[in-house]
Amino acid sequence: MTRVRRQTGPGPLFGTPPGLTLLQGFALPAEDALLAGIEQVVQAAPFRHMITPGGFAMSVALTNCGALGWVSDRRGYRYQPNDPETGRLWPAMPAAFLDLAQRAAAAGGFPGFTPDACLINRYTPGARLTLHQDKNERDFSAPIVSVSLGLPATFLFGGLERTDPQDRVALHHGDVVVWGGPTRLAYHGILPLKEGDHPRLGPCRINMTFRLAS
Ligand SMILES: O=C(O)CCC(=O)C(=O)O
Repeated sequence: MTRVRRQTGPGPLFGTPPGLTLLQGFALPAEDALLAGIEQVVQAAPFRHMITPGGFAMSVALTNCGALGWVSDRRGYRYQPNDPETGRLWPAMPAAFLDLAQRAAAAGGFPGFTPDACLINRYTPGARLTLHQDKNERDFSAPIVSVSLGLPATFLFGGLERTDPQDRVALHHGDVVVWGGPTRLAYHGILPLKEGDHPRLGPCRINMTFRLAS
């Protein structure tokens, strides 16, 4: 299932770095259920641009489902069970989301993964996620499963230090990446999204990131 895609011709090398499993098209069979699930989550907890601790609005809009949701504000980054906009619990994680995350984790070498948090990121052209580590979770033994839908994006995957060199991984609609173990705290990010129009999602990319937060 894991295949390496390399760019031909000049420009940066696109490949699959060690410690990252790229499952190309893994989510495609579940596409309809995923899109319906996202719609359902967004009705209860709409996308919003959260504020970073430094006071800037994130270019990526986000929402959550599952027992815990990732939030950012002037007080910092954290997980919490309720949506700060409404005070209500985050919507439950749709069964199709959990099933996909568990199968992808197992395919990536992490059987028995039971995420309790699904962060849903929405990128429009120009939106980006700067290099960061996912370290607000309690237990780093669980992997991260990240699903891409909509417009293609370039994923940066580096090392345990911010200054380590990064590989570039081209992510397309339906691709899933899984990382964990020695690379669980690898720095990663998304380059600014290029303009485009996806047949299912229009001018946007949706990412779903599954984690065990508690
Ligand atoms: O959008 C992506 O593919 C990556 C998302 C991510 O890195 C995050 O939510 O921490």
